Amino acid sequence: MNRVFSGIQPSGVPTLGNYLGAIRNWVPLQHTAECLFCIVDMHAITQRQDPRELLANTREMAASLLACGLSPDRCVLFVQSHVAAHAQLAWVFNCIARLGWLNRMTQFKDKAGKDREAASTGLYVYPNLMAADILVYHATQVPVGDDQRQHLELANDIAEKFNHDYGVDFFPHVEPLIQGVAARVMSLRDGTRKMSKSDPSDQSRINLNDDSDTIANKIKRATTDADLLPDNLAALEGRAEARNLVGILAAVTGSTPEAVLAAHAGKGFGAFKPMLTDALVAHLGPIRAGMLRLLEDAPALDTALRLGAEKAEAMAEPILKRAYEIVGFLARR
Ligand code: AQP
Repeated sequence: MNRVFSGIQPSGVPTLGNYLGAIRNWVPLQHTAECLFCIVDMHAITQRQDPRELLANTREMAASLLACGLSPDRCVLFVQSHVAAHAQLAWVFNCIARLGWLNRMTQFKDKAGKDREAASTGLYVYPNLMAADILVYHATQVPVGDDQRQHLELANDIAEKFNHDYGVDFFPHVEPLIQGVAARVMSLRDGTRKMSKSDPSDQSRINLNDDSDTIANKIKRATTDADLLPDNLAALEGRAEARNLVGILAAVTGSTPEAVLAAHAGKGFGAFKPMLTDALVAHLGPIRAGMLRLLEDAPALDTALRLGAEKAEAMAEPILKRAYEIVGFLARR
């Protein structure tokens, strides 16, 4: 059976982008593969996090993943900082990855912005920790949004260099699983930027805990153009915001952008937006209700995360031990 690993940062409340690009695709995988899903708090602190908010966001993330349909009986759901093996293998990978490889990572460039000198070194070596997250379980399949493709290529470069340098065939090749018609959901304010939970503008995203009025308001204010919807996708070229809203409606109604256009060609956004709002409210309402219910019992959430961490630890431990032996670290006896 394939082993699947994926992570999500508790850097805010999960967005519709996280949901359609990642979480929603995780749910069916629990039934066909051995799955580990990780709340990657160590990745989150590569950018400044208020400690109280990080703590609250971590529980909120656990509640939303469970409300979206992950089951602790079917997958291993845990918090990254609870399993030390991630950081331990990441150090080894810091010594394998080359500076030139990291210099090419577009996420670092995006997140560091203009003042690269002021970015944390953690943000720079983030892809090495991500490689360790996956490879410490010998996971081979990684469901991610389109934006994470480059980091997975780097994980393979690290695995290959480790195997080559030490003359072993130890770390496996990892494959991205990029699924869904809305693999990349864009900001509601700017169709050229991806929807992000840490975007300073709350209006740029739908959060999984937004109530129906908030969703309606955000969709109403979403940037669009004055043109009518065409009857084919090619005609949406150059209309990033329109393309994004069409993609979102397709994703939440289990349709395709082509079918959405076929059904709504000739309509303006004044007519399209209320339909999109209704579809989003119908889809996200039960998830929000589930999250709120789960958050009422924080000790139960913490227990579920502890049990998940214990399972993950047991899976990682022999792989880390063998990696240390390969490197030549003296075993503690
Ligand atoms: N807009 C998006 N469309 C599709 N997929 C997305 N993902 C994130 N944004 C979109 C996917 O969600 C998973 C978890 O992402 P993450 O939390 O680890 O980090 P991220 O990609 O940096 O997500 P955010 O929301 O943009 O977080 P911040 O704002 O903290 O940087 C990944 O599989 C990602 O592809």
